[in-house]
Amino acid sequence: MNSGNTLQAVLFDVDGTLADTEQDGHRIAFNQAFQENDLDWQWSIDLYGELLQVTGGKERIRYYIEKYAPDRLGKVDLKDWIAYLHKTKTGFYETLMEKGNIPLRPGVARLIRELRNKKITLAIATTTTMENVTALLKSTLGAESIDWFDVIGAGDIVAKKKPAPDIYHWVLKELELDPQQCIAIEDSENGLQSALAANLPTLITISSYNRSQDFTGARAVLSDLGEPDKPFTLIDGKALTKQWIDYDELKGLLK
Ligand code: XBP
Ligand code: MG
Repeated sequence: MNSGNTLQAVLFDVDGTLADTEQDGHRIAFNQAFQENDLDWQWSIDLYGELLQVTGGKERIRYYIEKYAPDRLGKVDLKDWIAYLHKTKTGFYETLMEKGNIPLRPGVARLIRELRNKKITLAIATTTTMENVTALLKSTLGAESIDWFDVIGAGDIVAKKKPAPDIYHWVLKELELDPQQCIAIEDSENGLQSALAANLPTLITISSYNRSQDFTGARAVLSDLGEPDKPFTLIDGKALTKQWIDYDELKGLLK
């Protein structure tokens, strides 16, 4: 393991952190997959807020069936059927991303550019699939941006999704870094719990579905990463020098 303890890597969550993908991305794609399969399931904006407590699309569909469509529980090959529905959903999500209607959140592109210039390692730790990460990066930063991330931990690569620490453990192992040399950027309580359980200092940029969650333990809780001409709002935690997050501010958060 590398012994230095300055900032070496930034680990980004995807959904809600890089972009606000849930309401107008994933939710729509789930509904399209249900319609395609003649299911009268409609995940409204409100209902989806409840379903988001369960991370992972397949896990979310199963939770929905258990609670709202229990008649399907007896279905032969239920697991395979859920996986099939989810695969269909991923296809719709990729098509939605190709349209390019979901932008990156404030400050994300600027920070990634700066970190690359400073040769700070970039990584991703997400619950969503690799296909979805690729689709979002392609439509926002361009296809070449996928290679900017040294490690991408996504979807079923680990057995237990967030809030379990498994995905962060996996990414840290691939990076061969100690958690104290890194910072995680997350938007949800499940994501924060996952990062903290892996001993990672964590910055929260709250996303639209997660405004009233518990972010105890985060180094700072911000409205977003901010831009020099569009400052973030500090909601909780360590006072910062600037009103936009850059390399120096991330380093300061580690202390
Ligand atoms: C977000 C999730 C994902 C997405 C849907 O996690 O929980 O399940 O909602 O994507 P994160 P999939 O913020 O950690 O990226 O359907 O591909 O799971
Ligand atoms: Mg998230």
